[in-house]
Formats: sequence, structure tokens, C-alpha cells
Amino acid sequence: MPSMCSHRSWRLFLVGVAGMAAGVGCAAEPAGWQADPALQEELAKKKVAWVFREQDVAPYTLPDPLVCADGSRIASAAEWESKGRPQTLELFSRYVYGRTPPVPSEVRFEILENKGDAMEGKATLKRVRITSIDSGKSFAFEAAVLVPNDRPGKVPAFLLINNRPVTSADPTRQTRDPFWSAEEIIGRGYAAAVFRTNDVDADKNDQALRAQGVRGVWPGAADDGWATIGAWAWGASRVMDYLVSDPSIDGTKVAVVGHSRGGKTALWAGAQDTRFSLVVSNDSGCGGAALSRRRFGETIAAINKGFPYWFCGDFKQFNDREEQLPIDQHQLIALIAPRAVYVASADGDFWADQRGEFLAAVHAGPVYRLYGLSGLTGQSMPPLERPIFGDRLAYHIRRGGHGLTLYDWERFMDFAAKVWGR
Ligand code: GTR
Repeated sequence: MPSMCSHRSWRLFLVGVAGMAAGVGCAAEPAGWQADPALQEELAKKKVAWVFREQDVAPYTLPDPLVCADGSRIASAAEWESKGRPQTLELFSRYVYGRTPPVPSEVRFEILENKGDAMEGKATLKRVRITSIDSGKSFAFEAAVLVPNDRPGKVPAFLLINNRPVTSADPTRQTRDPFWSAEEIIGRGYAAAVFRTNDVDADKNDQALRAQGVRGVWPGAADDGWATIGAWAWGASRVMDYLVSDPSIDGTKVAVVGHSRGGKTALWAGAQDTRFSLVVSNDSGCGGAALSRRRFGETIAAINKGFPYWFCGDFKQFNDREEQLPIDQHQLIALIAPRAVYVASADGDFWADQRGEFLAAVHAGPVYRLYGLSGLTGQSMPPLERPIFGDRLAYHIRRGGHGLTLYDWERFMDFAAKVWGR
């Protein structure tokens, strides 16, 4: 790959940051997917400020996920868990997503509806109100779960973080959208759970709406307090609280799935909450799976301008200064090890930096290898619609543009069957 990264040593510039520096090597030249040059030229002409061609990616070096703040090197899974992982998690909390408040002291579930003949009798629909209580305050939102009727015992579940209108993931199935391919999920014998991001924290830069969400109840500090993506990830964990309590769900086999801003959220939820056994990031791009240092498509400056409420206040320090971030997004994936991660991209989705998403999964590999897992290291980017399934890391790039499609869901379920041994 042309000019993917340099081999100069990477240094920390931000005074006082406990960084985990030292460059990691570049991936091999990819033989598979190549961007359509005509499409790239067209994009480059439209938005000249952004990089949409591989030859325009400036040299960069990634932080080594195995090098600690004190310069020591993590050599075992035990050291990663006691030292490397907590330090890495702290850096993402401090500088990117903000600090999540402690788990609420109490979480209550109220079944609002229990409909045994949903989906033409194929599933049971439960609508649940989840109330979190802490320090004399509370916050409630709803989730829905469809459970297959023809499977005795506990079933694994896919939890979708729905960042789109309710019609994109309609629990009543009056509207059917492949964005939530619930019929196919049920057909494979899995439960399909969902909640809406807007019910937890408004996806709008609006203080009045903010006050109605969870951050209105438990606000965060201006510099490193939790922001909207952190709030949505918290929401996914509260739905997980419910799922592990539901006797029809196998709480050891729950996948959290998100598309785009929901994909950024799924990765952050999975990084923090080790109960998710599989994390699916679809077209998640900047602040999700894509490597920030490539500055390809959406950059930190662009995302902070367009969505100033998604990330913590101090993330703005890194606008146009990606190399000063003490971490990059491959380390977000590494935080999920040894659990499974599926990263998916779309051919036309240059804004999300398809190659940057793939490379982040590859460069999470050293942490997976501490656990005796192979990762995706050594793999080239695959051709279109030729998924690669490693032992715990998977990747595909499909035809078409930004979106969550039935093709994506089918592949996520194929990989889940491998990971869950079904
Ligand atoms: C875009 C944003 C992306 C992505 C996307 C989406 O406008 O720039 O980071 O999150 O929205 O969520 O569909």
C-alpha cells in the first residue's frame, strides 16, 4: 500500500500524557479490495479538504498497543489485563469518549408487553422499561426483545444500537427494514434486541433535549466527562443488564451491533463491558474502527465540528493533531480481546475510510496473540464480499455504500455461529 505508514519512531507531544508509544510496523501491501479510482476522483473534487485517495495519506506511525506509559512491554495476557488494558481504557476515557459514571447501584426492569405471537407466531416480543437508580436519582428508557418461539432453552442474542428512526428497527414489525433484519435473526434461532439512541441521549446539539436524557440526570465534566457516544454505550450496557436477567437469553453469548455512529458506540460499549462476547462495528469510521492517524475521509477536526457533543471536550485538543493522541483506534479493538470483533466496511463509503477500518482490526492483533489467538495479522484486505474470519477477528467489505444491509447481518451471524460454536 503506498505510503501507509512511516517507520520513524513515534513520540508523545502532549505534556503530562501517560502515553503508550513506540511505533508498530505496517501491514503488507494489500492484494484484495482497491477503491474505484473514478469514484475517488469524483469525491476528491467535491470536497477538496478531505483525503479520499490512498496516495494522499501522509506517513504516520501507530502507537504500539503493547508498550506501556513507563516504556515497559506487555508480554502476557495477565500483564495486559493488570496493566496494559487499564491504561489503554483510561486513555480512551480521558481523551476520546469521556468517563462513564459508575454502574448504577440498582437497575430495575418492568415488562410493559409480553406478546407470544409476534412475527406471525415465530417470536415472543417483550418490551421492557429499564430504570437505573443511583445517588437518589433515576433514569428510564425502553428496549425491545424478540425471542424465537421454536427454540427451547436459552438462546444467544444480537443487540442493535438503533441510531435511526424507530421504523428502521420496528419491534412490532409493521415496518420491515433490513437495517434490523429481525426475521433472519429469529430464523437462525437468535434473539433480536434493540434500543434507540435518542431515548438515552439526544443525537442533536440541543441543551434542552440533552437535559431530558441520561446526561441530564448524571452530567459529566466539560473536559473529560462522558458525551453522547459514551451515554449510548452506557445504554447498551443497561440493556445487557436486562438480557442477562432474562431466562430465555444466554447472557454469555450476546453480540452488540452498531452502524456508523452506532458502530462507534458498539466498540466503546464492548471495550468497557466485558459481558459482550461479540462486538460488531459496521461502517463505523472516524472515532469507530478507522485509524485516526490516516486522516482519510472524516477527520477528528471534521467530526468534532459536525458533532461536537459525541466525544468528550478534550477530544477537540486533537483536531488536526492526530499524531499527539496517545492512542489510536486499533487499541479500541484491542480492548475487546480476547472477545470477538467483526469490522465491516462498504465499497463506496470513503468517508468512513474502509482501509483504515481494516487496518485497525489488523493492528489489534498483538493483543489477541497474547491470548494465543491469531488475529488478522498478515492478511491483506479481502476482495469485495469475501469475508475473512479469523479466530476472534472478522472483516468484510461489501458492495454498495454506507448502510446496514441483510448481507452484513448474514455475515455477522455466520461469524457468530463460528465464535459461539453453533
Ligand atoms: C456522518 C458522520 C459519521 C457517521 C454517520 C452516521 O454524518 O460524519 O461519523 O457517524 O454520520 O452515523 O451515519
